[in-house]
Amino acid sequence: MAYNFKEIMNRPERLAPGHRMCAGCGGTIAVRNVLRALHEGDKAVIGNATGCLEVSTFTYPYVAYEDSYIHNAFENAGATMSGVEGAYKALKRKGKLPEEADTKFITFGGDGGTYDIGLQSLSGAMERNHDMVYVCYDNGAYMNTGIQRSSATPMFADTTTTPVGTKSNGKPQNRKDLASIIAAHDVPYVGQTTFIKNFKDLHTKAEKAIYTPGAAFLNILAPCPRGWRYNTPDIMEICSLAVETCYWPLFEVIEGKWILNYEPKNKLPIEDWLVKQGRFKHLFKKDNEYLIEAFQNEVDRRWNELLTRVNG
Ligand SMILES: Cc1ncc(C[n+]2csc(CCOP(=O)(O)OP(=O)(O)O)c2C)c(N)n1
Ligand code: SF4
Ligand SMILES: [Mg+2]
Repeated sequence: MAYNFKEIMNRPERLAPGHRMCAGCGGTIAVRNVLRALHEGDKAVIGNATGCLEVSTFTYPYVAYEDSYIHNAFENAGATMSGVEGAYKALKRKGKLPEEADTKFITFGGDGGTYDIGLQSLSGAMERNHDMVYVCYDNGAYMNTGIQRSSATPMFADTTTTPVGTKSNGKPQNRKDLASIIAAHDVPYVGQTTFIKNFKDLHTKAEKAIYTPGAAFLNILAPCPRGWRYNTPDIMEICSLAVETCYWPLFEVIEGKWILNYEPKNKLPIEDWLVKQGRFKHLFKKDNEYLIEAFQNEVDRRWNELLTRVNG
């Protein structure tokens, strides 16, 4: 069915208001829009690794989810949901659940919980091809504990564990390319997306991820106004620039086939994205042009690698 923005946005909220995420948080936008992709009447079990999302949407005895919800430690979010999905299948096999029951299994984790601490259990769940979706809302740092760097943090970002100073230009390393790592597990579906235009890209990918049988992974760039230090209402512009500069390409890997969903007509220079964010302020100081150049080179290298996968 064609994408209908009004219809999708008018679907009942499955993440209820009253949670304690910051206003304008990208994590919340990611979750609400993934859950909107569930078809009416379908039930879901939501898993959630520790992080801003978990501590702010589940404050015992209150929970913001309209669906069943399991709070997890970082290390086992993938493993827990794979166990729940396995148990569900077994109950069906034994006739303890109706054959036509169709519950979906969705786990959310931040980048710290996904790229770093929970990677082993995510890898196991993906490799065993459980019928579940793992969604990473990637805000590029351990935001909940005070903006520490993760392996998803972009190079040169100023974080509390990579503070900019006379001897440091921020995080020295490039970010880990997790979507490629999960694609290498040969799972049926991997998608990378963010908030762009009318949310069609995110919605379409979330729906595919949820309704593709087997393991699926979604990587969603989910800006954090506190950690990135931008003007909160500018979130859509920040996401759009991430895509137009090719810092955050929109792509899918379906049954091993790489598909580019959007190619900018005029690829913008990376500084257009960097300049909007306080965490990169130092890059615009006199004599630091070489750092922006190094960042650009990394963006170009990864973009060309992606084009080779898509065209090869
Ligand atoms: C094993 C373990 N280590 C550290 C913590 C402390 N901790 C709680 S939330 C958090 C940050 C999570 O970062 P991320 O997964 O990126 O989610 P975000 O807060 O950025 O949304 C940390 C380090 C913990 N709860 N458990
Ligand atoms: S600190 Fe950042 S990630 Fe955490 S709730 Fe606030 S905006 Fe969201
Ligand atoms: Mg994070």
